[in-house]
Amino acid sequence: MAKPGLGERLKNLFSKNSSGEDFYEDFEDILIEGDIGAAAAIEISEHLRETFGRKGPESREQVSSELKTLIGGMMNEADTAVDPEKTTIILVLGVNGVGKTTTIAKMAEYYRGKYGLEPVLSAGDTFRAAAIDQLKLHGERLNLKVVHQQPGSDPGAVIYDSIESANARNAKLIIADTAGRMHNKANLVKELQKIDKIIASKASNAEYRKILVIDATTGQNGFRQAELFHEAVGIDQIVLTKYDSSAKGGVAVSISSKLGLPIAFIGTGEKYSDLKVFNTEEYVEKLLS
Ligand SMILES: Nc1nc2c(ncn2[C@@H]2O[C@H](COP(=O)(O)OP(=O)(O)O)[C@@H](O)[C@H]2O)c(=O)[nH]1
Ligand SMILES: [Mg+2]
Repeated sequence: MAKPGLGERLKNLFSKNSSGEDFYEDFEDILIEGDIGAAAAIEISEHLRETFGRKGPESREQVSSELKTLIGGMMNEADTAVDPEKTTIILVLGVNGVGKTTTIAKMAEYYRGKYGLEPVLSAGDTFRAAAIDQLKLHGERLNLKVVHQQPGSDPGAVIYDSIESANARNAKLIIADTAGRMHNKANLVKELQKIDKIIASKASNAEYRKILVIDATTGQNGFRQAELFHEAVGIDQIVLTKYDSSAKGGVAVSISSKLGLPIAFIGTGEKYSDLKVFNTEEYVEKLLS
């Protein structure tokens, strides 16, 4: 069963009748349990202290409405638009199992529907044969070109080929998969930097976007992943997956506010259509429900 959301916890807090300092301390705990992260939780509770003073707020409604404004103001919506006249390369990053490959298929479908583009998918996760097959299967189902090589081949070379292939067929969007696993962290970072360099050198006239996929159910672990990837290659946008299977997803608040990363999409299921453009208001509404 899903854990209670922030709204439910707030309700419980008010039924406890805690006030003053007790309220603020309990409130911070609630935010941290909701994966908002310690730094963002303290920032939020300090704002509430300024607004409601030492006595604390009188009603849950007061806090909810203040929180909507506050958290909404801390988060950023990404610009998901693409220029259909220009080549866009989307590199999809993230640790194993977060939903990268699924999200690639969903984004391909989204951009095809919205702009009439025929994206080229790039099987840059060369770590396992199954990862390549998975992307090929999506390509077959969606009737999209998938550029791939042998398992174990150099991901940078696969993505380089994909860009060439897209250029040759005048396809304006390339969405590339990557492996989120390596024998150790240093290896992963090195590998990602290598891929990044290859794309950057090939993308001088293109829009190059690095999207990090974060699983909403992993809590603050997701924040540490965002820090690691952002430090390694500089992330442009975030996709939050598995938002359907979790009452949490609060990690997006700390990623967006503390790392300054905008959120592009939210994954809400396993179907191709289960991808929503991120909307702060809707997100905060759901977070607090
Ligand atoms: N419920 C749900 N499942 C998802 C979502 N996105 C991905 N998944 C599932 O998560 C699992 C891992 O996805 P995959 O794309 O293979 O992850 P990758 O290892 O990062 O490429 C698969 O079973 C997907 O169907 C989502 O938004 N909601
Ligand atoms: Mg994958």
